[in-house]
Amino acid sequence: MNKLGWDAVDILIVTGDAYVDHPAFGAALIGRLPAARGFHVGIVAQPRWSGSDDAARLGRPRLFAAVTAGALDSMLAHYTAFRKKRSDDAYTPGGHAGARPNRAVIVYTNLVRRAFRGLPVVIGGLEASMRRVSHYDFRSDKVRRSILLDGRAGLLLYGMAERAVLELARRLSEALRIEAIQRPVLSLPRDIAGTAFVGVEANVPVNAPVVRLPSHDEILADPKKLMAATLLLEQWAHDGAAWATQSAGDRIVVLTPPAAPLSTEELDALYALPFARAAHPCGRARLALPYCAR
Ligand code: B12
Repeated sequence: MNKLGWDAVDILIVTGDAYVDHPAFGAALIGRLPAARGFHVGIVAQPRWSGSDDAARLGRPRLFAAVTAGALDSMLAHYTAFRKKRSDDAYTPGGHAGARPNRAVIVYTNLVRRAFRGLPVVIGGLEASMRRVSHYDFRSDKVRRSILLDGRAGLLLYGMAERAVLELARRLSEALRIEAIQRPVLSLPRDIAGTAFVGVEANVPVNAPVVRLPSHDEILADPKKLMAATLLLEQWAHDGAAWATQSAGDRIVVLTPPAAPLSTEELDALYALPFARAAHPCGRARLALPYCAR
C-alpha cells in the first residue's frame, strides 16, 4: 500500500486460503475484478484469529469487507469424510494444517466486525454459499440454520460473485459520495442479484415471483423436508428468475434471484487480468519477510 501510495483500501478481502494471485483462487479473482475498475483492494490471507490485529492490518476499508473461508469449506479442509483431522492443507504455505479456524466465515466475520464497528461486512465463496439456508452439517451431524444467522454478516454473495461484488462496490461508492456528510454508516443494498440477507417479506418486490422454502423449524421437526428444500433451491437456482425466502424462528432469510452467468467474453476478460500467477512472497518465503504477519 505504501508503494502504491494508498492511505486506505476501498475493499478488504479476508480469506482462509494463502494468497495466491491466480484466477483459480476465489479471493484473487474477486479482488482483481474491482481493482481493474479502479477500486483499491486489499487481501488479508489466513489471519490469526486470537484477536483482530491481523485481520485489521490494512486499516479500515472505505467501503466494505468481504470474507471467505477459501476454496473449500473450512470444516472440509480440516476433517476427512471419516471425521478424522486432516494433517495437511493444500491451500496453506508448506501444506501445513491449522492456519485457519473451524467455521472460518463466522470467525473472520466476527474479527472484522469487532475491528471496524459499523463497517458493512459481506461474505462469499464456497462455505458461505453452501450454507446460505438450512443445510446438513456433516461434522456435527445436525441440520444448521443459515450462516447469515450465525455469522451476522450484512450480505451474502452466493455462487459466482463477480457481478454482485462489482455492483456492490459501485453502489456503496456512490452512496459514500452522496451521503458522506449526512449518514456516515453505509447500508447494504437489498436488491443485487446473487445475494442473500436477513430481511423481511417486504424486501421481495410486489408481484415478483418468489419461492418459499420449507422453514428451518419445519425441517428440524421433519428432517426429510431438508431434501424437499434442497431440491426446491436447486430448481430455483436453475430457473434463475425468482426470489426465495426461508424463515427460521421469527427471522427471514431473503435470497435475490441468481446473478446472470458471465459471457465467454466476460470470463476471458476476467482471466486476462494481470494476475501474478504466483503465491504471495510471504507464502513463498515461508513467512520470513519483515512485512509478513508471522
Ligand atoms: C478444481 C477443483 C479441485 C481441484 C483443485 C485444484 C486447485 N488447486 O485449485 C482438485 C482436483 C485438487 C480438488 C480437490 C478437492 N476437492 Co475440489 N473442486 C474443484 C472444482 C471443480 C472447481 C474449483 C475452482 O477452482 N473454482 C474456480 C474458483 C475461482 O471458484 P470459486 O472458488 O468457487 O470462487 C467463486 C465463488 O465461490 C465466489 N467467491 C470465491 N471466493 C470469494 C471471496 C469473496 C470475498 C466473495 C464475496 C466471493 C467469493 O466467487 C468466485 C468467482 O466466481 C470445484 C467444483 C466447482 N465447480 O466449483 C470442486 C470442489 C471445490 N471440491 C470439492 C471437494 C470436496 C474436494 C476435495 C476435498 C475432494 C477430496 N475428497 O479429496 C479435494 C480437496 C483438496 C484440498 N485439500 O484442497 C467440493 C467442496 C465442497 C465444499 N462444500 O467445500 C467442490 C465444491 C465440489 C463439490 N461440489 O463437491 N478440487
